[in-house]
Amino acid sequence: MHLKKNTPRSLALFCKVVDNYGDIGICWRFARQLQQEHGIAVSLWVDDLISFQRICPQVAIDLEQQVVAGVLVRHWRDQDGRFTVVEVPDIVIEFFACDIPPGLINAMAERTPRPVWLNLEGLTAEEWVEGCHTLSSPHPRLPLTKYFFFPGFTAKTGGLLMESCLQQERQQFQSDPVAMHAFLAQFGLTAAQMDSFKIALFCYPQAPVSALFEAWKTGKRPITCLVPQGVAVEAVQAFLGGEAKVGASATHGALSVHVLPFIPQTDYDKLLWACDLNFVRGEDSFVRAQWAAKPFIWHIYPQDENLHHKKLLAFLDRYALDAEHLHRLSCAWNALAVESLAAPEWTELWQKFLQDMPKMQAMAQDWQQQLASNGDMTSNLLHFVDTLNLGGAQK
Ligand code: TRH
Repeated sequence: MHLKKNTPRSLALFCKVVDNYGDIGICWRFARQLQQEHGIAVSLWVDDLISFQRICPQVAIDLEQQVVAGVLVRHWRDQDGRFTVVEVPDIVIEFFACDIPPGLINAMAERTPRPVWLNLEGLTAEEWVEGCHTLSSPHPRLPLTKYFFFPGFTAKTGGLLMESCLQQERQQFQSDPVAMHAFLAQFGLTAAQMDSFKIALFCYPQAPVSALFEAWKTGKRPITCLVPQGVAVEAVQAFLGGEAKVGASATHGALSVHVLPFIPQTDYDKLLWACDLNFVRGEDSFVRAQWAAKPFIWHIYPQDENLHHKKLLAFLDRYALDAEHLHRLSCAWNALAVESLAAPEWTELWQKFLQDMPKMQAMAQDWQQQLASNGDMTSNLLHFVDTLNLGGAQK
């Protein structure tokens, strides 16, 4: 690929794993795209290699540094690291306001030209994001400026992470029944289960999974639910009547549940593409479900004082304005009471939701196209970096 004269060539991305897999999931996806599609030399600093290994089995948990898929992965152990000016890359990104080492900040201030310093924020559909996207924050002491970059759902935000070949790969996979069957067969699905209504389930432990299982059991339509190991463990064990280990499965009434291995991130998309409905959570699987162009239900990451409910509603206002039953099921799934839903009656909720599937399928396709028209986050971010460099902001 031909790189423009001003195209930056090196970048350090700092990731603190706060919880679960989303932090490293996003950073790993972003780092790979920067390297593979934009030819940038990326160092990914991450403080938790064990979580990283869960989504990327090639990662060795005992190495200080290693190259994985062309990205230099560095174990970020503490804040005491010393950095020389020549070690400072063209771009420094802290994910989700993690504090980068003070030694690096000092070296950044001494470098000419100064690196572009960005804080990559978490995703929310709330309107205020448009006003804060790309805002600058001068360092109180040093000649450095940090910029805030917000992913988002509109053209006035940074957009969402999307690899350039993603839609083509999805369409190819979905139009190839042999590939789809081979993918599902590895999890032990029978031919009948492959033809049933397939649901991938990924949620936080407090999700009302048992209530929904009851509704699925008693329905007319056979359902196959695919649950990665470690997800909804209590409800899955209660359903199986035994340990929720990889390969375990059971059928009660119309519902079959299969426990899958936790899939490497590069294959997780295929699971979403192969299912008719996806339950996702957090940030990264939530975004992938949108690119899958299939109906989905989001379990949002819980926050203090129910802040997450505001975020959920902000998203539903954009995504599900015309889909009443999707709205209601999403609220019930997230324990968010809406006026007409004091005590959720799951079977009724589910049946109404199911009747809306054709409409929701069309909606998911339209939404995916709308999001794609905002461009992909990585390209948008690099374009922003170019505008700063061209404007001489980093001298
Ligand atoms: O794991 P999550 O709940 O992650 C996060 C974190 O909790 C984080 O602190 C918080 O800020 C954020 O949510 C909102 O959910 P998420 O974001 O969907 O990340 C899961 C990652 O794991 C994603 O990259 C997909 C991947 N994954 C696999 O690779 N294989 C699997 O089998 C599954 C189920 C997921």
